[in-house]
Amino acid sequence: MRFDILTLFPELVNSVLGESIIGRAQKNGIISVFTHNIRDYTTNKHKKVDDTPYGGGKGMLMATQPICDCFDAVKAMQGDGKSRVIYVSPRGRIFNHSVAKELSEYDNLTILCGHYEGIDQRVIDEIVDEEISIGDYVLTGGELPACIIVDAVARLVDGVLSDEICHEDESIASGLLEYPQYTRPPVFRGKAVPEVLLSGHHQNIDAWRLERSLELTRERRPDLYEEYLRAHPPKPKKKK
Ligand code: 4GX
Repeated sequence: MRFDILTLFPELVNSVLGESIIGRAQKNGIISVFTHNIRDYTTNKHKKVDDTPYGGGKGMLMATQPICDCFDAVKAMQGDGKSRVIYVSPRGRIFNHSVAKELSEYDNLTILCGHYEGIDQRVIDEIVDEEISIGDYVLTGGELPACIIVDAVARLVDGVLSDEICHEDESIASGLLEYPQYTRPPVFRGKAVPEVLLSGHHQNIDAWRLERSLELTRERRPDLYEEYLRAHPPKPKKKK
């Protein structure tokens, strides 16, 4: 899968996605992430990329020409296949695991990062397929949201995660929060690891973990708990 990020701060994105699992997946050729500096495409002799909004108002907007020329260049670099163009903004559909799964089905994902007070609406109308928001708060730019989306989508691509850390049997993927986990030592500052986890009885361990997941989800995320019950209705008890 190929990711293209259009931004005024390519180094910010490169530094985040160049490390750890996503960095390794790039080195192994499983995914590729290309950043494109929108400023490289401006025809303005002072390298200006923004302008004041028509109708007045505070701040500056990113102008049409540099973004659209940058986008045309990126499109010419991408191969054939399924493509989608995302603008990250607080106006968008809220990002979650199921959106990540949807986006992981594309061959080319292009993410446009806005700065200042945003971008000219005609750019959105012209090149963007969908606006996505990572949550109801306001950031200074779209670069961190773009990194979050690439990270969450890329780890669903085959071969990015090792076989041991399988995303299929993950908490949020199942619709529940994850149960608590423990490693050595068996007692730390007087606190013991729950007995059942040391028992080696895998049926009991699985039952304990599911019970903890259900309890945590019911307490902290009643919305997810309701959703889970709808998808997994409790089996009716047999009459004696
Ligand atoms: N989830 N930001 C976009 C520029 C902007 C300003 C106004 C449209 C209108 C964000 C988020 C986010 C900051 C990215 C403002 N665009 N993006 N940027 N929350 O806060 O995705």
